[in-house]
Amino acid sequence: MSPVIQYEIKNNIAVISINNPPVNALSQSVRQGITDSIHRLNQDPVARAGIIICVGRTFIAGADISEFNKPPLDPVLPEVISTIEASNKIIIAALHGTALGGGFETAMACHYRCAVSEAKVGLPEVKLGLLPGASGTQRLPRLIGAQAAIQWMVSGEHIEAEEAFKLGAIDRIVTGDLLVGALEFANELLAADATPVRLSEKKMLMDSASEKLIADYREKIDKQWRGYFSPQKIIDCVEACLNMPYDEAVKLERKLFNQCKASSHSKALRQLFFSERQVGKVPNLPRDTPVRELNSVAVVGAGTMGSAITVSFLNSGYPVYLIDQDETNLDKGISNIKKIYQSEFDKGRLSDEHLNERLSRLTTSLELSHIHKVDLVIESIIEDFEIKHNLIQQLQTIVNPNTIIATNTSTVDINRLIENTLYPENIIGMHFFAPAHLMKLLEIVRSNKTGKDVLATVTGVAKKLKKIGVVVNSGFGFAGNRIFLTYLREAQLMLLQGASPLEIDKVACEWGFPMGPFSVMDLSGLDVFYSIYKQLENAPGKYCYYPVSKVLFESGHHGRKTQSGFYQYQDSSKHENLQVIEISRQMADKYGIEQRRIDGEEIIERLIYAMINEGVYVLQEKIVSNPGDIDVIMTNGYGFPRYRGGPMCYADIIGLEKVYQSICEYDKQYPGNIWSPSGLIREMIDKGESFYET
Ligand code: 3H9
Repeated sequence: MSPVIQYEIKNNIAVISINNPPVNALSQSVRQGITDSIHRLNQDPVARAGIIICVGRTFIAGADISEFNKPPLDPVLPEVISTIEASNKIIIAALHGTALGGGFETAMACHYRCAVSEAKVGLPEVKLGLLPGASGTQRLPRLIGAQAAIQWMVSGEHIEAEEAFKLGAIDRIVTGDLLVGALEFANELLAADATPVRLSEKKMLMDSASEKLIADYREKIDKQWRGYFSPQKIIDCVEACLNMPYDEAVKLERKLFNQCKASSHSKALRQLFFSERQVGKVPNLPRDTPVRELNSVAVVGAGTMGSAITVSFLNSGYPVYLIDQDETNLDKGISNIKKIYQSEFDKGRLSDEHLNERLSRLTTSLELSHIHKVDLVIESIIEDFEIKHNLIQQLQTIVNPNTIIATNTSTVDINRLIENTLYPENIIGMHFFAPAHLMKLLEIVRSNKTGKDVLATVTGVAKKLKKIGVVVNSGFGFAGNRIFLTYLREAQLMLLQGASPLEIDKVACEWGFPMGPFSVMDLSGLDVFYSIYKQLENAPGKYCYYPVSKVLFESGHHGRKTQSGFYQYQDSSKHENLQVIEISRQMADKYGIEQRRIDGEEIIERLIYAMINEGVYVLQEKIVSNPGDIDVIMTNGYGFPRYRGGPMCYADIIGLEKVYQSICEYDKQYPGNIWSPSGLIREMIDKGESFYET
């Protein structure tokens, strides 16, 4: 018997327990162990029924994702599942934790299912660019009906056990000890002469209502999962479930699963899955690093960002002081916070009681001196080095010597901000993304002097805020903005070369970004970019690519907030701003740039390869510790399509040699070293390396 499986008889019932930490994933040894146990159960004269249960924090959380890049090893999961279902003796799945993907498919192959009420179930494969490939697409519609099954599979959501019970996906909710409850359930079934319920034997039927359901979902999915490969394949499988015999439909499911698994989309999403877990393990920051006590927080600066950061902390249970030395700004901030909560309330996501409780923890003031006792201060004022530096110096004379001071700067090098401060070890960057109460990403920026305990405390805060905290080293723009600015640079260079904002944005959106670069600049505000570009004025060769946005800003076109920027805005509609084309023409003349037609292929290649090249520099300069940090940042904070994995993963997919050759070509065409390739990429190619193991 496999060491990860235990077979034990309790009151004439075989208890098959799986112990494969951390999440009991279905690795080869687990699959083999389950198969052997089912055979043993069927030959065991003592055992009258079997229970599949798991040790540790959860029931099986799915197939072992790390095995998907390797050739499959026998027994493959669909075979294991058929073996379970074919058992002549009743098998019951006993669920706790999260029974997901192949885990829930295993449970559906069992003849009955019980669960504790805290358990969750689901088929989240879509989030990995896959479909449930061990007959889940065939069994779930038989269990809960086609409509609910499609909804579960295309949302990938985890469903509460009680909800699953109501739909018939779970037969019994157990209170108290799961194994005791499962044994009782087994005995009741045996006493009632219950027979194995085999879902594969249930007949399904395609009728006109199902046809409409399928057609509606196909349309819905096109919007919800724009660009993704696997969601439509899930619908194909459900369609097959309704109009094909089970065995044929399962074959189709297998074929489509293998297509999904081999797709670049799934490889990218699987890589991101592991990278998003890797970022929590910060190099040189042991898990037992002491943390500082953190009971209260202050946010200085009540602008859009400051007020949304305040909401984020209020939502996570902290008492928060919101400070602004300008009364009008403070009032606007308070009203912004109320607006955010009102909208949550209107959508039914927040009760009256919770709303009031959150607001009761908010204190506002015009005086910095009121925050002398707080444990963490986040400055969120104007993006100007001098003003931020002065504020940080002032704050350190007000607060305790061990208060953490975080700056929400998006570009300023923290190593410069700590100069001439009293306690540089207390200073750290917390770069939030707009809207700060909703966006998952938090770039945590450490300076050369940030204390380890400060870093450990802030990574803990990120978790409490339910954000993905990625620790990076400091430097202009850190990792995210530095990379994203090269994308915006290239967009603006192409504008000078004759492409319009509309053309460039369209190509970026078709490639998978939710918004094109010019729409992003208009949304964030050209004033924001003006202050960023000012910091680049001394960087030779770079500034000349931003003149259009400079002219627009200086003539009062600040983007959406002034109804005019790269586009004109009227009510909720957006139109081309013809002035932009004219300004671009004039600027191209001024800088001697020839205008021409640029095709979509060149547009997207330049936008993405510029990010890849900068990403390699960011790696080479050790701003981040591995490529996954960059990909997690760009997909969670900048709209880089998840199914393309982030710039570094995408470079692997295209092939480093090809990317490098194109970068060298652009380097020949454009002055100012903007395209000069990093040494690291050449070195990697020479060594036959890629960013990720394949
Ligand atoms: C599938 O089942 C396909 C089938 O339909 C068909 C097959 C033919 N594999 O997230 P955490 C690791 S596709 C391997 O930090 P949490 C994870 O990397 C699969 N490893 O914990 C981490 O490792 P480390 C469908 C896995 O408590 C550790 O476990 N299933 C897997 O926040 C802890 O993870 C899914 O998509 C796995 N399947 O959340 C579920 N899962 O400690 C994917 C986790 O070295 N998993 N690990 O960093 C999850 O959603 C969450 O991990 C879960 C726990 C909710 C289970």
